[in-house]
Amino acid sequence: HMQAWFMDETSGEDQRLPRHCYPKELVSPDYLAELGVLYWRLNPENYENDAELKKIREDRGYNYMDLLDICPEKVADFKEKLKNFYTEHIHADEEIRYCLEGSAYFDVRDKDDRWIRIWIKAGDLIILPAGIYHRFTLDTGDYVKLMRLFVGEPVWTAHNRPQEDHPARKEYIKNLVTEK
Ligand code: KMT
Ligand code: NI
Repeated sequence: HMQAWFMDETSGEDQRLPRHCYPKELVSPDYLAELGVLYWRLNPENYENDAELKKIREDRGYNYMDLLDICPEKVADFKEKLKNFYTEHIHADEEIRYCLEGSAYFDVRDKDDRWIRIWIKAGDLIILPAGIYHRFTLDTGDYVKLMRLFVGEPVWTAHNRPQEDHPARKEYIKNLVTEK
């Protein structure tokens, strides 16, 4: 499964570095599921013809799809874009990303507002729920090819933190089971 860990937030290191705590504190898929983060491992070589992907898309209504290459050479205003991606935000809808090549980090906030770093690699399909605070960065490989999925006409609008009054945020908090 995907590797995920609590981040060391005290060091002002490069955002592309893993930033493990010392000692390392790994995060289980079950804990991610409690936060509403879902995950599948698929065959990235077969994405155009994959019955499993097709089923997920049908079950969840993901009729929109596009592909995105993210690296310094291919993205206009690369620095600005990456800065925006790494600014903590929410969306009114799920964020669905399928990694086809390369790798990258999604950071999500847990129930206690700690950062969890999720390392996605080729074959990882991840769904972040609407209303979860998150951010994104490339790792030191500096390259990722992502499939973006969406229900209907895509809306990519990022609402930067704080968003405690946003309906998607309120709904997310309401559904979060906080007892441990
Ligand atoms: C977003 O909302 O686009 C992100 O969180 C960045 C990851 S996908 C390029
Ligand atoms: Ni986002």
